[in-house]
Amino acid sequence: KHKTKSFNFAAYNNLETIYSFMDTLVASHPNLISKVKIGSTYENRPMYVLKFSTGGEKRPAIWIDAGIHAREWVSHASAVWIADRIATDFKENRAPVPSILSKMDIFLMIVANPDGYVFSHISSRPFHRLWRKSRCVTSNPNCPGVDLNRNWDAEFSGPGGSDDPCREDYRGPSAQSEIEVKNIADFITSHGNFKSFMTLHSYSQLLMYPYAYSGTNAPDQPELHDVATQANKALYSWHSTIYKVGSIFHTIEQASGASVDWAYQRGIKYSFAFELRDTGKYGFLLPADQIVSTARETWLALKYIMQYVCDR
Ligand code: ING
Ligand code: ZN
Repeated sequence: KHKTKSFNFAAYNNLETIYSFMDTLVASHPNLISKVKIGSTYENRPMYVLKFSTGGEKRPAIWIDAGIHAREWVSHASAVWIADRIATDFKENRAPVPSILSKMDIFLMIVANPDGYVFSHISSRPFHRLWRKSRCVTSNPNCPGVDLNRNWDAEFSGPGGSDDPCREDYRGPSAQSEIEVKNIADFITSHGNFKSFMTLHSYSQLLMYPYAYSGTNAPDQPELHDVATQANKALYSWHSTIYKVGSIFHTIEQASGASVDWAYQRGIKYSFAFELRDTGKYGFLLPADQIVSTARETWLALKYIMQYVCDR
């Protein structure tokens, strides 16, 4: 019946397969889902966002992205599973998805860094699997790529980011110099009604909120901490996976030019960053048989946050 039933959610699919999954999902839920092209990458690949909406004009909205870092494959794979789950829960009238979607839209970007993702799949060169950045040419011909989570207009060029193109955390020449970041930032800005911004990374099992650039508490720190703590309880309830909760600065390290800080500073109060499984045993090479359980527990946290935001 459903073409998506034959899709393998327990596998790390390549860009082409993920893009055709999106088309299949849209085709089987035409009244709920549409595919929005927000621009193209440096290597001219399309960048797509799945829009889940039951109607209305610029309803309050939730943003979720995955894969801004190429090698963090469980983030893309979880986002694929979550896209399918939102569609199924809506179709089967399973709470709270229908009520959330009666008031809000959800925008889900499964592959925020398509060029890097394609590069990380070139299996004839095993080294590629651990690629993090984009694939643009930089000032150093030997060192392509910008860290797309250091290029945002949020304390750009502060500590926790590098001006050396050969580094993994190279921030790029200027804020939002990278087309991928600019496309996402322009889309969110021109929409103008996002209430929540969530970004999926791996690994470390962390549920974090701003700031990344500073150890100073964000003005909404107590509330964000409380929401993250409750979301974490929901996540834990599935497989007892242990996550830590806190600001990015205090749980990982200082980072400038990060997307969550940008979103928060633009007034998107409920901004969170997830580091999915695991804690380092497999790291970026998480076995594919953990995809569905990772996605399932993450979904519980996302759902809690979406419901909370919807009730405000
Ligand atoms: N970690 C993130 C990174 O960009 C992070 C940590 C998340 C920093 C959100 C700032 C904001 O370095 C990984 N694994 O990419
Ligand atoms: Zn990352």
